[in-house]
Amino acid sequence: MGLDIEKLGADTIRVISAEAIQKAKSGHPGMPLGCADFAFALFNNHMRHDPSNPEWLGRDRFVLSAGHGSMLIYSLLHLFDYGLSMEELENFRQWGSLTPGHPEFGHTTGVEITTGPLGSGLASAVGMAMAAKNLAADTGLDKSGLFDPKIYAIAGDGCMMEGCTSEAASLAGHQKLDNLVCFYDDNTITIEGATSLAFSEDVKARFEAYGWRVIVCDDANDPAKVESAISTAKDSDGRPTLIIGKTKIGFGAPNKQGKSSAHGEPLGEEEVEALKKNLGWSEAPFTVPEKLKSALSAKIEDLKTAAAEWNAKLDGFLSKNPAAKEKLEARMEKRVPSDLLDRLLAAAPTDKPVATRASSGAILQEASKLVPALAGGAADLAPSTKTLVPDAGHFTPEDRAGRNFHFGVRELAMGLCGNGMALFGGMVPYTSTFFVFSDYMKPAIRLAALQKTRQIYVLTHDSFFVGEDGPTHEPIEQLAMLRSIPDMTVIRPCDAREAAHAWAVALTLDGPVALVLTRQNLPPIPEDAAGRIALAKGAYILKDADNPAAILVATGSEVPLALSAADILDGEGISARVVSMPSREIFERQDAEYRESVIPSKTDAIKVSIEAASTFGWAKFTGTGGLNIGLDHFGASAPCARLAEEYGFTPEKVAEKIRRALG
Ligand SMILES: Cc1ncc(C[n+]2csc(CCOP(=O)(O)OP(=O)(O)O)c2C)c(N)n1
Ligand SMILES: [Mg+2]
Repeated sequence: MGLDIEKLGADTIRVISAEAIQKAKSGHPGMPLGCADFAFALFNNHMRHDPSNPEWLGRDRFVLSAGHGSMLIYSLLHLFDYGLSMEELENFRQWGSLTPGHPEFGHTTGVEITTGPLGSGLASAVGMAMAAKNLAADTGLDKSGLFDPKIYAIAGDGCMMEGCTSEAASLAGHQKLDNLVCFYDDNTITIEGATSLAFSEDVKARFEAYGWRVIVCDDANDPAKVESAISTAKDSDGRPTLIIGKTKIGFGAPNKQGKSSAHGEPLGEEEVEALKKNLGWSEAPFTVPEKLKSALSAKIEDLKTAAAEWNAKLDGFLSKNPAAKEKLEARMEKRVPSDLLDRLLAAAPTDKPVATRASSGAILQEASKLVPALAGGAADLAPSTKTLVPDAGHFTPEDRAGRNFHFGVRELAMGLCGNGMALFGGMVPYTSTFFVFSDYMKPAIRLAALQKTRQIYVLTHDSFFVGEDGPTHEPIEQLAMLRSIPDMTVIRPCDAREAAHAWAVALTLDGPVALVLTRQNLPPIPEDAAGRIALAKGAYILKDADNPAAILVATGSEVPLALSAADILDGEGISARVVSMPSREIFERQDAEYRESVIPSKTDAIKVSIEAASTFGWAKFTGTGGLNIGLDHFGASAPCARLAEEYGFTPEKVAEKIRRALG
């Protein structure tokens, strides 16, 4: 088999990567040089993609889990004409360039996912693989014989060491995700030196134990061996596939290959020259050889033709299967009905005290019917977080159409899978656990916010009111943690109606939303106040007073508490306004006029925040002279009524604090 083009393509990636990193005086050359053979062969010979239509429905996905090797993907996107110019490559890592240090989804066309935190890409690839299977089966596209996208990932030693990889790989094996192919860049080098410093497990045995097929490629810098490994991997045997590729970090750089010094710094001018000499390179800097250019332009045309043929076949299938067409469109558009809010409100139990987790559960049943793209699950807590949708089936190897996902006790992998599901398309994922364990999901939530994916976190048992389980299970600082993430939206509804509003917002907002919900029952807000709910504005006046002496701002379970405290104060001639603020972030997105109308900046009234959590950040709303009622220490194990007494979360104690603050 003549593999001249493969060799030339890989060498071009090597040289351009080395040159760009040298010019930037910053970057990671070792990985692109070592993985160039695999990556080029994949793009050139195996992956279904259409550079003229980067969002082509039938495409396979490429995930660079070892995101520090970003010059690898930028080189590929340039070579395959994804619109990334050589000038952009020359501006690697510079302000305003399309070639940032690590690949960023939404920034560079052709980058399917933001990577950099090691392991996160591979774990999200598992989510993509599940989403692909689910979309195919739920729409009926699986019967077309056309739609079975593969997810290809490249992971390094660092990815292999990270715990999220173990969680996600275990899930992938269990789910028999045979559409997932991961290339492990087994170069036995990380930053500090040889992997033997800290890593001696048998990766092959480990992945086989997870239920993966493992293919060992004993020299993944040999194009023929790489070609054969990918060909085998593409041919499903019913399991996810790991190709363990023995590579040399910095392959081709004569004095640096195989050494940790090739990992994360420019090779140096001399070594770049030595690399070129070693590869027999004679082009000017940042130049793609003509021979490769013409081979690739023919290849790109072929890819376009293949995609067009596929599209025509798909159209034929869809015209004969209108239900599949309808479902596919609804899912891809993440369609919601125009009367979404009304229908969710109709499903909300408003006639008696209920926990917001329970209201959310009832609302979710309706949302699941109304929004075909909505699918998700919990990390083994669905009975508690009320996230099971009995009518929606269970996603298993036998039933890929099920929209209930069982992530097992793997919060981080669940979060990262959620990102992959959202990024794959056709899915608005929800993921769920106890609020306190959102700590285990934090890295995934941060990446979701960074990528602005539409997805929903259902986080229940949201305060010390959890009670008997004690401080390990009682969130304190988690609200502050989530609120501190840029582009994150946190909603803590106070009753079933607000919960319905919260779901309606979450299902339509382009960015992740956390729904923070109670374990304990809460009374519905008074019937006459229901019409005033303005959750879409983040905060609103629930109960007003003329010339209030105090403005009480509360969230979630503390809203009824604030109303009761206000009643006590009213009885004493101290008038109080009560503001329900389910979402600080949404409120902050409103114009100044609205914000002033709810919480005036200049007022004689004392501003009081009431929230059963850390007071961190509340002074922004209450001012330095304000009163922040919260909990700035860990909780304790006891019945929640006793904790409320001890921690001052009773109407009398709240009223007393306000009375004292007013002097
Ligand atoms: C979660 C996380 N921890 C640490 C880092 C910093 N980091 C970047 S690359 C790297 C070493 C990766 O080694 P490997 O995956 O073997 O890459 P190679 O050196 O072979 O290119 C580390 C620790 C990171 N990017 N993400
Ligand atoms: Mg390595």
